[in-house]
Amino acid sequence: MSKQRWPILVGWFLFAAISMLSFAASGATIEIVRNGGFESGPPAAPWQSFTSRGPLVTPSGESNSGNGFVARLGGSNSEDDRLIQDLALPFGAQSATLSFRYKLKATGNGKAPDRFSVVAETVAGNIELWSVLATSSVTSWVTAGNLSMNALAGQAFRLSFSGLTDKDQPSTFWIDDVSVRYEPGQGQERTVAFLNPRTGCLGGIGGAGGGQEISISGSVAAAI
Ligand SMILES: [Ca+2]
Repeated sequence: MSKQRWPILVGWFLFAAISMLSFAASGATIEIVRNGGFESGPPAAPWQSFTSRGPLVTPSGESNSGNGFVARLGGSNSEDDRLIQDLALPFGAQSATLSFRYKLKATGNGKAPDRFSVVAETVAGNIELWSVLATSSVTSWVTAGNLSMNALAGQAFRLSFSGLTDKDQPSTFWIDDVSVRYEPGQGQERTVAFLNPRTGCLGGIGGAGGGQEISISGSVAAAI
């Protein structure tokens, strides 16, 4: 077989492969937080802790969670705690929501109430998803749910739980069962581009919706 013919064969392979492109959309809800319940114990990878005190992930006994390990922010004066996990939502993600369980022990406001917040840090800036001032205790575990993260579709971001206590009357904030879920959607269309070796032209296939899986199948024949 002459070497001059191999581009044509490769071209036919591309044609065959592209003709078998299949598009599949999953209706399932997808979880992207790992170790959301902190059940591996400290240091609870892939979570990362930044604190001037001991590990932020602790046994749940103190908080009466009854659920293995939890994360604890605050608890002493002048703390600046951050618990983070790096995440990404695909283009076209729909119904993306954050939820978590929490409990709060307030010991008084002092000059100003302590503050706990959840922020998505992006290259374009921070998006605050939730916050609370420790003006009074939340004595039973409650769920903060259905916090929309649709604005973060197509972005990588850092999910950050923060606790900032001042110089007196410290508050404690416990977290458990962190979850970010989404549904794959159609969203922004992406084009699959390829170079046709026969014509040298750039071709494209539109209509591959964001969040859809694209699979290419085929076989390669010996070209030389
Ligand atoms: Ca837990």
